[in-house]
Amino acid sequence: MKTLLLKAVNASWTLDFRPTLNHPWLRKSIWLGLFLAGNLSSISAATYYVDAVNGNDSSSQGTSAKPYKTLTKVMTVLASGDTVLLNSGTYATFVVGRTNEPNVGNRAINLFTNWVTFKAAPGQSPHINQLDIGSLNYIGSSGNLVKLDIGRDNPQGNANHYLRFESLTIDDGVSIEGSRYIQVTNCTVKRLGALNGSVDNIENKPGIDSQYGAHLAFESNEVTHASTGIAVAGSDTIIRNNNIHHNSHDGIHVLGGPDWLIEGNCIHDLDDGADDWAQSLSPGDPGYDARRDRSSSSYDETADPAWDASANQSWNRHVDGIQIYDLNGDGSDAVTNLTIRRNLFYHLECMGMMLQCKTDSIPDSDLVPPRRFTNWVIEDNVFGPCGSQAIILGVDIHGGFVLRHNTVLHAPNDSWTSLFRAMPAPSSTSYIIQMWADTTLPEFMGILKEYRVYNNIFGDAGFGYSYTTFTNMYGYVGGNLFYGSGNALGKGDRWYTTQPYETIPGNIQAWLDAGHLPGQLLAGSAAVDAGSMAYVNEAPDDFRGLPRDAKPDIGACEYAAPGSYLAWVITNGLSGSAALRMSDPDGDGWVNLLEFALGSPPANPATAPYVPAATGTNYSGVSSLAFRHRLNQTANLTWSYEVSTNLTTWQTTTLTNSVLNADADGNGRVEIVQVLLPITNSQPKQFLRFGVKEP
Ligand SMILES: [Ca+2]
Ligand SMILES: [Ca+2]
Ligand SMILES: [Ca+2]
Ligand SMILES: [Ca+2]
Repeated sequence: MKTLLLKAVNASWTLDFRPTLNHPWLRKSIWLGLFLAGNLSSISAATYYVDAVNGNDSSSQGTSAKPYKTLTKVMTVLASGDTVLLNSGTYATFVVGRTNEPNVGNRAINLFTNWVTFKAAPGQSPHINQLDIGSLNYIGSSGNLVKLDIGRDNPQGNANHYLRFESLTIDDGVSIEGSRYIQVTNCTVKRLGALNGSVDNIENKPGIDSQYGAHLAFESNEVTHASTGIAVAGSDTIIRNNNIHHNSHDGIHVLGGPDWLIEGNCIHDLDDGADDWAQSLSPGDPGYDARRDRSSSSYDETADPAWDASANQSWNRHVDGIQIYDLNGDGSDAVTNLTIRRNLFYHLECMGMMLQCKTDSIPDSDLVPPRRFTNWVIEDNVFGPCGSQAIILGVDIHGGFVLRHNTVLHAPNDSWTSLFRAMPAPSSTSYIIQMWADTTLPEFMGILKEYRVYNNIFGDAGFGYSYTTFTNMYGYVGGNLFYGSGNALGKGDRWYTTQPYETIPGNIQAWLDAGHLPGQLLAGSAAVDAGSMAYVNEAPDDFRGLPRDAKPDIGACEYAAPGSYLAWVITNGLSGSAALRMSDPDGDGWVNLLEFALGSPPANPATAPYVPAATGTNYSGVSSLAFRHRLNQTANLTWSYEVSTNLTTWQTTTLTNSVLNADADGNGRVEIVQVLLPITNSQPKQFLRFGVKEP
């Protein structure tokens, strides 16, 4: 419940109505300050032009009229804060930040202290063959290269580079080694050549690959026609809002290090063309056939319809949306402080997420203090159809594991075409989460001890054996909803045989293209307002980044009931922090919840037509304070009025409003109402305020 009580009005008629914490005059002052700061920074930053077709490195100055030809040349003149604009053309592989260049010597080089940006000139579409950034000094390097401590035990990078790449097409991938401060934003990233048929093609053609760097951000890129989309081992990594699709290996590899945010990515249509379904089944699983299990002594390739004896399929891989494992395979590259949220997964050969690390979680004895997989949050993700489990949780996580508000979509009629072949409808395992860790064994004591698994929508049968591993003994479990036909599960969870969200009738891609929100709850769904209230303040936003109401729904998407604040937020195009009830994105001093109540525009600071007004009046012979304000008739809110004589203590009144104008805006949604507060000689000065409350 949110109650907002604001706006005292003074009945002594010396009206001092203050609608604002943010007076217009103050706003102007702040604005002026920002303007001056912007001018100062622009004095020191230079802009250079390069043109791969018409530029000239020897006779030009890097101006718009006389651009340089190569990125290597422009690097020699750049200073921190500069910008390089690229005209159309194809640029050679850009090698930058090397430590073993002859003119640098064997040391890490810090390039800049502030961001240097390479981006497309307006209206231009430059291509770069490859970005090859940073040191070559990673674990295993030898010879003339300096072996710097950027390695597995604490990946922090070895040089500050401060390079940002925007709006470019990178034809053959991005490789980063040991760099600190790299951003790739709004780029199209691909790889050249074949993507399967060999281990090299599958393993060594990621779109973006970064090893042992720090402070990296990859945002709003399209990563396609690669093997793995984005693969990183490092420290402080943001992978956000990327569209990763039509590749031959996993969407994202998380390979070790602390501090991760993987948010808002769409990961879909990934397949290597070779079916490894048999490898995803274990003895005892429904449909398991040892003759098709390549790890079984009974394996018989002639019984495996996917096996092509004429081809060497040793390169075949599981292809998953997100794969997490430690690069060294011994627990030393522990992934800590990891948040995976608001991602959409569908059309994957195997799993949505494959979380596969050393299962005994006992790190190398030489690591002091020991590193363990710690503090993971997986929330507000939507898992569409894939070839195998939505999530395989084959990892032991100490010190916090949260799995909440995820939605698994039921889409039995889906099918799709990968880069290589037509893919069948999703298997029933597409709707389950499988867990390997066994908390009952003595050596696993403490594993997943501090977990919370709540308010998820899971799907269909085959779930129980893994789900039973979660008990409230080691953490919190509750408020999950299972779409299917099983039995009661206890723990506050339940089966639900009516689909809680909008039905996907056929292919999910066509359905998404038609503008549907995946996991959109239906009116009256058992998921609406039914989530556990435990830890309610820790998950305030949904799959879209929009604010949940006071009664969280189960799953990733909060239901926007007609007349709700959330429906109003969506209608007005607010998102992120601007959508919060107490935010004021237009800076008019009216927080969103008040604009919702008054029917004023949240993205328009014009307040004059909307400000409540107080005047004195003589009403039926009684001197009164007349308080008038707009009222959004379609808002599902409760209004109240309170009075005070001292602005300190307030009392709820029985005052009700009456309608002065039934249609203030001509759209039938907002009326103007008036409240009358009688003024007597014994009470010559009173104050009146209103409050609004969501249901
Ligand atoms: Ca495969
Ligand atoms: Ca709700
Ligand atoms: Ca506002
Ligand atoms: Ca406004």
